[in-house]
Amino acid sequence: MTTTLTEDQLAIVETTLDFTHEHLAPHAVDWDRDKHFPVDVLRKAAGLGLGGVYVREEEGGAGLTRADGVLIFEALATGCPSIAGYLSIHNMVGWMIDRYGDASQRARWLSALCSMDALGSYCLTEASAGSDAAALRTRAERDGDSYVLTGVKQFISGAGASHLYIVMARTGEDGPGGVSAFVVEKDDPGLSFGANEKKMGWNAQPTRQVILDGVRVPASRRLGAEGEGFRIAMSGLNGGRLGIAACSLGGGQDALRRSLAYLADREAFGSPLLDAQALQFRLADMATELTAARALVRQAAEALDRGDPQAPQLCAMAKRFATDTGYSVADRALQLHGGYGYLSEYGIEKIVRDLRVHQILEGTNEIMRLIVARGLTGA
Ligand code: FAD
Ligand code: 2MC
Repeated sequence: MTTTLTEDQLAIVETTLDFTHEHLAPHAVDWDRDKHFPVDVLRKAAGLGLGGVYVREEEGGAGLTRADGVLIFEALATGCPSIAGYLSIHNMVGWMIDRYGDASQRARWLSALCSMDALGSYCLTEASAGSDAAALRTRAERDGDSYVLTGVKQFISGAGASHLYIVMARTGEDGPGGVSAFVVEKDDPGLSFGANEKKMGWNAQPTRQVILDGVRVPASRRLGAEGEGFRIAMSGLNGGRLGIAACSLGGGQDALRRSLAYLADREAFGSPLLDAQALQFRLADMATELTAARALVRQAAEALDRGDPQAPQLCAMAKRFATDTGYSVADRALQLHGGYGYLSEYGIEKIVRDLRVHQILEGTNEIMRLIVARGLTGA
């Protein structure tokens, strides 16, 4: 399935898979059970350039494209979708600072993000503003040379462990035009975190509220102009959605691989289950659907790389299609494992649980349809 990749891309996939096999896959079930966020392993990944995938090389990043990035996140997710998902978010943060930060902001934050000495989180969602993100109520009041941020962000991946938080907050009128983006640092007075949420999946990374109680930051922490924050947030999500889509491909691919091995090994009615054509056809459908989803993800990534005006719609299509496909493939893989698929030690039920949330976060799949439909109807 890698015939259209360049030599460089093949090398990226091979290196990332080696890392995944050595450092992620053997531990993924334990991290899930123990709710352990392996920051030491993330820093090892950063040693390969995975902490600043899209950050330009002169700022300490790997300077790779979205088309490269989706290969990386797919490969990582074959070992652990939860860690791959967090890395995708961290890289969204790095890209936003590189893309929208001024020289001094880039100098202040990018090198630490690339080495993952500093972890990043993205804070858009609030309790009463999820899909309708432009309804957010966190305020950033200008006070001389600083802003004072007050509000609560909900469901923030990496929160508590992260050092840098891109926070979308209201500086102006209602709606998207009144939103600005800020970088809040972990030690800023007034910043605190909620409890680590108990979740169905993505247990190898924390999800917490980010509570801003009069957090005063200098105006130099604002990313981009006042009122530009919503567009900055959305443009970050275009790439983020591709990362999540790629993580679903990786999880689905690993579930398919495990199913092939399991059915070859498992005998029933006098022969390996893999001899049953009904089951072979199921595997064939799983492989076909993953390949179709991969092609769409790649097409969307290339569109984003070349700045195609249709890229946001293509990213939404890819996120919707790949995350639905990945989940459905993983669920069928569980069925193919019979009762063993339901036991945690086989690792399949973890993939199902991890991939389920990809249909919800970074914009639900209903919102992906809304974005595609608006593109079709011009609304
Ligand atoms: P709602 O917006 O309340 O939606 C409820 C249901 O209604 C959904 O099915 C939705 O699709 C549907 N719906 C809503 N509006 C429409 C419509 N117009 N048409 C059709 N259907 C509609 N957010 C961050 O900012 N940063 C993070 O790091 C982050 N990490 C997350 C990690 C996890 C584990 C989870 C679960 C969430 C995370 N989120 C994060 C939040 C996530 O992006 C939101 O949960 C998501 O955008 C949906 O918002 P909501 O939960 O408020 O659902
Ligand atoms: N790319 C670039 N710009 C975009 C964009 C995109 N994908 N989507 C919107 N914009 C721009 C848009 O062009 C407009 O700009 P301008 O003012 O110049 O015309 C501006 O943003 C406002 O957009 P809309 O008028 O479309 O805003 P609206 O409020 O109607 O709807 C919607 C926006 C529903 C698409 C947006 O709220 C959305 O994506 N909701 C889902 C929220 C979401 O994805 N949350 C994810 C949180 S992060 C997460 O879950 C993690 C795990 C990290």
